[in-house]
Amino acid sequence: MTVTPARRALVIVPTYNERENLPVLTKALMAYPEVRMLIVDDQSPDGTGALADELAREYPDRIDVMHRTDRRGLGRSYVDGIRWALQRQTSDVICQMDSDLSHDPRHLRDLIAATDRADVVIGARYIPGGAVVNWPLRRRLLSRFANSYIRLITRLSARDCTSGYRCWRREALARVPLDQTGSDGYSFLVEMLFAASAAGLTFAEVPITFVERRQGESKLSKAVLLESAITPWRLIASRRKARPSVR
Ligand SMILES: Nc1nc2c(ncn2[C@@H]2O[C@H](COP(=O)(O)OP(=O)(O)OP(=O)(O)O)[C@@H](O)[C@H]2O)c(=O)[nH]1
Ligand SMILES: [Mg+2]
Repeated sequence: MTVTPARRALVIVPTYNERENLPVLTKALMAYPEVRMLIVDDQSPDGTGALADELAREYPDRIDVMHRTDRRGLGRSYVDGIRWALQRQTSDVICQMDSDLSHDPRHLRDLIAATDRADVVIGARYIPGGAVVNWPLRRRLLSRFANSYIRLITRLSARDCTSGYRCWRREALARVPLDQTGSDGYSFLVEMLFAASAAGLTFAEVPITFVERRQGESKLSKAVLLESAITPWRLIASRRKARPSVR
């Protein structure tokens, strides 16, 4: 007998040109009866939006699709998706997950379960039990360096601040002031954790095996990398401005 966990989860999945990956991910997520999906598509030129609508028809009442028409971006898609999710009372836990199959759905229940002990649970590569598969050495080193750099500057306690696989307790996520976030890509993920930490949320990390995408193209650009290098400094500067030091 399978026991269905009591917590209902909404998984927000941003998509941009993921037509090969989205049906596979959807099928895997829909195998968990407690899970619903919100697909946030940014008018993908490859037709992922229309495909998402088809999937929503296939799983009525379990999948919603947001078709964004404003300026595209991962951060903007998450902000819109999270607002949508918080307006509705259909989930106890709100999750974030890439749509390129790098984030294996088999870890999802572990992440959801860990929201018992923390406000936000990060699917982490850089803790015991975590791993990265199929990344060239250059990419591995970059990601490791980025995490050390971010932790050193921002003092965030998480070991994997750039992982986009996360589950939030709904009421805790509602306390994170997302309207103040200004970045995109990886930087958005860091900024969101920084805002969560400043709002007093508690963190936990659960090991995941991250698998590099096999289908579709990466959206990691030089601009995204440059923004990532600057963001930690911008975040601590904004904190100093908000709380001037007392002598
Ligand atoms: N809605 C939306 N989704 C996006 C956008 N850019 C990226 N995504 C999605 O965000 C997730 C992460 O993007 P990726 O391109 O996989 O970025 P990455 O993981 O750094 O790069 P890879 O290592 O090549 O996978 C994927 O699910 C993308 O489809 C965007 O502008 N809008
Ligand atoms: Mg990816």
